[in-house]
Formats: sequence, C-alpha cells, structure tokens
Amino acid sequence: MIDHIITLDRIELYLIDVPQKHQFKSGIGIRSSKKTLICKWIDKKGQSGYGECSCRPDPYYSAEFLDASILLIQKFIIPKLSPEISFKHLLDVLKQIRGWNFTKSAIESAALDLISNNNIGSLLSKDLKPSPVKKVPVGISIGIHTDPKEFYDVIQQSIEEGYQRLKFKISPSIDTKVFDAVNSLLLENKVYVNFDANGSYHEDDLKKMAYFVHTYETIIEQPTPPDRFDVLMHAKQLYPDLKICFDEEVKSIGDLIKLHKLNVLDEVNLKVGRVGGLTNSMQIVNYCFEHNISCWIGGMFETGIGRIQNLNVAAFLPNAKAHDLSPSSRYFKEDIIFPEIQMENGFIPVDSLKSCKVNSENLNKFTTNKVVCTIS
Ligand code: OSB
Ligand code: MG
Repeated sequence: MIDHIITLDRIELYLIDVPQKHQFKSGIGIRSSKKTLICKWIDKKGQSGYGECSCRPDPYYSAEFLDASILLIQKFIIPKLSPEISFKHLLDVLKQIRGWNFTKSAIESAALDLISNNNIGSLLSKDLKPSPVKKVPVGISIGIHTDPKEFYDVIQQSIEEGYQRLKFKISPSIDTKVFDAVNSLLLENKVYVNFDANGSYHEDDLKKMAYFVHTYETIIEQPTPPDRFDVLMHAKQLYPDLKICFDEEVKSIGDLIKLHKLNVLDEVNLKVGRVGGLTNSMQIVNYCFEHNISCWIGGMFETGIGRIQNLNVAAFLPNAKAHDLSPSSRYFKEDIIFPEIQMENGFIPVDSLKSCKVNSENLNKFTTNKVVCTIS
C-alpha cells in the first residue's frame, strides 16, 4: 500500500483541446479534437506530477464532463487539501466523493506521478501481483465508417502498421454492407477482431446484433446499455454464444465482482479513469489475475500524459492479447509529450516511456482555460 507525505504548493488545471489526425465516430458521437483536462501538482520544491481527466466534454460516455470536473476539484477537493498531505489522506478525500471517477483519477495520478518522480511503473510494481512484460501489445479502435472503400483502406493500413487486434465500433444504425466489403480482407489476413457497441443496442435493436455475433466468433464490448441488466439477459438468451467484454458497466471492483459472480463476464476493458484511478485499477488487475479473468487496458483517446500511465498498467497484464493504446501519431497531429509514444511491430516498449517528458510548449499552445488552485 502506497503511503507518502507530499508537500503541496498548488494545483494547476489545464483545459486543453488537441487537434486529432482524423475524425472518430462511435455509438456516442463524432469527434475531431480531443478536449481533456490536465492536472499538475506542484510541490514546495517546484517538482511536479501530471494526471489526465479523460472524460468527455459532454455527459454521453459517463455522467462526468470536463467543465464540471473543474468545478468539483475547486469546490470539493482543493478545500480538503493542505500544504503537507499524506497520500492515504488524499485517497480518503477522494473516496468520500461519490462518482466522478475520471476527475478523481486525474488528481490521484498527478499525486502518484509526483511521488514516483515521474516513474509510475516502478511504484505500481510494488502492489501488483502479475509479473510485468517488457513490451505492450497494441490494438486499434476503428470508428464507424460509411464508405466501404474508405473503410477497406483504413483496415488495410492498420494491418500493415502491425496492430495485433482491430476493434470496430458498431451501433444498430450501421449498414452491415460496409463489413461485407471487408470480411475477406480480415479473414484472409487472420486478423484478430472484436466489436464495441458502446451500449447502443437497446431492447428493440437486439436482432440487429445478429450479423456481428455470427460473422465472427468473437467478443462484443458493451453491447447493451450499462444500466439495463434486463436487456443484457435478453441478449444472452437470444445469442447463447455471445461473449461479452464490459466497458462502461464496470465503474468499480464491486461492479466487476458482481458481473463475474453472475457469470456474464467474459472479459473486461479496464480504463484507469473510469474506475477512479490507479489504486482502484491495481485492485482490479489483482482480482482478475487471481480469478483468471481476461483483462486489457482501454483508452479514451488520452494524450500522452494519460497514455503513459495506462501503458504502465498494461505492462502488468501479461496475458492480454492487445490493449486500446495506440502510438501518439494514431490520434494527434502533435502530442503534449516528447518524445511521442512510438509503436514497433505492434508493440510499445515499456522502457521507452521512461524518457517521455511533458512538452510544455504544446501544453500551453493547446490550453483553452487555465485555473491555478492555491493550497492553504
Ligand atoms: O468505448 O472504448 C470506448 C474512446 C472514447 C470513449 C469510449 C471508447 C473509446 C475508444 C478509444 O474506443 C480507444 C482508444 O483510446 O484508442
Ligand atoms: Mg468501449
């Protein structure tokens, strides 16, 4: 259990807007830039640690949204902090707040980044049970495409770039003809494929899932709305072979244990932010390890700051086939770290992350709102 006293001078919040290379469409919506919140802890010696709040600017993936995260930090976190604070006390402050997992995760990550001297991996290794790997296998999450030719080209390029798993966003409104056009490409290349519905198949749409359940014997991520266990059970009844990976539905270790005990969990996409941070993620990684549950790390299109931390957790999932943690260049024209994260033959080497530093020039360039919170 991590315990450490930190001196705290101030916390700086940077609301940033980073241009994406390509538009990304999912069951949630279309996005062409990544808006995110960077938290920076600065101690009395002037040393700093960073964390990223990767929820969306709207409440369409989770109830949290970025402008509200700033308000939460200002009203309910900052007043509880003091110039000298133990990490355990910080966890207590965060635990008292119900929900707001992405926001809590950003604050916790920034503290741990500072405590670990910007080397979070070494800190995690103390509490994680699995042995780490040296390179993290990478999968790509491909948005919804309507033009079959464009879709074909994106897939061909992803295969050429060496991705070890292609994850396709799906929704009930998809015209499956775009998939007819690429099935042979995927099958001939023996690409490992899965689908992610972002909870978009409601009761009346379940029949439209048949194509995806039957064409590939694979896993579907979050097929049904996260709060509708009845719809999930109906889907399982309609498709006895349906294998499910949970994303939005798992916000805590309690959610995970419940789904595991109910025997509906085949796999979990663990997002550090979604479960409220690194401490909670470590508990989940250990639980999955002890119960032989397949677990991999998902992303929210994080900038390099959140991505490095995600990759450091992914290193402790030696059995994962691939994680949604692509190199910087897949997402952004320019990232806010330097050097940017690179992929080599479908893997990201864990050691390469140690030399990455925040690119302050880019961080400032992309900032649309900066808030300085002093601690008294
Ligand atoms: O459902 O996994 C998801 C991005 C934003 C919100 C939800 C999801 C995603 C992704 C992106 O799939 C994965 C990535 O960051 O590469
Ligand atoms: Mg998902």
